[in-house]
Amino acid sequence: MAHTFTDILEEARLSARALLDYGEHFFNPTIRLGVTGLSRAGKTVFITALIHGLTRGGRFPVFEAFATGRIARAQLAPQPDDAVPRFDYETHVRTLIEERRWPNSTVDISELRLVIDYQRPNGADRRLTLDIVDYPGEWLLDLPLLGKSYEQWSRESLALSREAPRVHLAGEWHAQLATLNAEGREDEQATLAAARLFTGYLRACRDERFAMSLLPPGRFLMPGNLAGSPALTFAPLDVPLDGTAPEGSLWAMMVRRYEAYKDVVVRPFFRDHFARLDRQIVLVDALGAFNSGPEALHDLEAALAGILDCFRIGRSTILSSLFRPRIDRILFAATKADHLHHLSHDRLEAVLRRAVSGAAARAEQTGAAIDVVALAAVRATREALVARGRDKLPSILGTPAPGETANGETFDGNTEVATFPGDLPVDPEELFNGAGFRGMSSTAADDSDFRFLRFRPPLLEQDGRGEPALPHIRLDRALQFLIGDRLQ
Ligand SMILES: Nc1nc2c(ncn2[C@@H]2O[C@H](COP(=O)(O)OP(=O)(O)OP(=O)(O)O)[C@@H](O)[C@H]2O)c(=O)[nH]1
Ligand SMILES: [Mg+2]
Repeated sequence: MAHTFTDILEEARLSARALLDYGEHFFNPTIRLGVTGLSRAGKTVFITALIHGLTRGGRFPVFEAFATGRIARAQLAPQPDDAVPRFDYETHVRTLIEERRWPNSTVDISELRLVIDYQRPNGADRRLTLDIVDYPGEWLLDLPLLGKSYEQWSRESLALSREAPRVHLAGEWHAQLATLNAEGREDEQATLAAARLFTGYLRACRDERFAMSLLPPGRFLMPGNLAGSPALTFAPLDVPLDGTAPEGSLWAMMVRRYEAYKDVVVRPFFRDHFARLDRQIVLVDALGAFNSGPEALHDLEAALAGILDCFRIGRSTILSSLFRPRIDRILFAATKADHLHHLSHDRLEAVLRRAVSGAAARAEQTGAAIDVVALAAVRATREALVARGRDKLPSILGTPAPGETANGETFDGNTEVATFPGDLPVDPEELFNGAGFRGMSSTAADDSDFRFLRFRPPLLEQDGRGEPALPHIRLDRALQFLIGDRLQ
């Protein structure tokens, strides 16, 4: 990739920041942990449960330093970055525990600092600072744009939009696109309409029924304070890969705005946030994708490959050897595993491992260790054997959120139901090639379909000795992988 002036400027800024961070880390050991995942993947719940567990004494048998009592205490410290909103832990925890509701959707980056005082196995007292950064995975999927021209991006976006099931959602936008003359004069109204229809198409793709994951540019669906600005007002055109946009043309206007998007949105995110992370957890709502069938799963696979490529891109194309992103551990976590019986947890992990395998091999060449886990940051269900006729079926019990409906029944938020979660296949390949597996289904023994039910967070029993721990599945395994080695 040719180095433009912007690239060089960017490198200078990055190097300066790296030096600053390095000095700070030297005197005050710090891990910057990135928590990401696509919208509704479970980021906010994960961070809230993690902090609650560490500061209030969770049950973490697999998190060695914690289980052996070497962690003297963990407490929140003031948020260190002045320009980043603080992760609103107190509100989220209150919503989760007192109101038994899931926290509201968050659309921006946020950050929180946790200070952990611990004892090394040799007895010496130490302190580790953990900065947790919650950011939308959609922003990450934008990073590959840095290495792509407008023409390349247009070509790829159009190709993707002509495949099923996307093509059925792109009709209106494609029709408008056919009326545009790329080499004609620039036209603000036509561009506005194109951007609006293209955004509508992206939004439709994200619709739950399709659960499509790969949707750059990410800010089109979560514009924040940039809504309506020129940097967010462009769309793909059907233009040749090696062509040059004539001056004053519609095409040239699109190119200008596409480049502005990179300058205003993508580069600052890379520089100020992504490049400073040490460790990363990528949360994936794999169950949601299974429920939508093989196309959604392939899309998810492509999105995961895209995410892993970001870690490589960081190390090769964009930067010189002066500065390298330092992420050395990446954990992929399938969330909401409490919707499955524990017999299926290992299978869920196997599917995720299969989904990231190709891309993981490439990312590992960069020296980052990669692992996979199926977890529930907050376990909303219990397991039981429920009698059906003469059989006893393994099932899960949970309280559907008020207003949730299934088979014509509307739940009041207080009634517990037993569901028979669908089985995942033993061989993950079955999910990917679609052979006989069309999304998760409830077992034949169950005539009601509870797959999409949202359960309320669990009711915690007060035992009079302070706040009780939140139940979870394998959250401790995630912690052990993400920070365990730094507490040695
Ligand atoms: N049962 C169960 N549901 C979960 C769990 N984690 C998340 N969820 C569900 O997933 C939804 C989204 O979780 P969030 O933590 O808000 O996800 P997010 O990635 O922060 O979402 P955005 O802020 O919208 O990007 C919640 O409202 C819950 O319904 C879990 O551990 N167990
Ligand atoms: Mg959130």
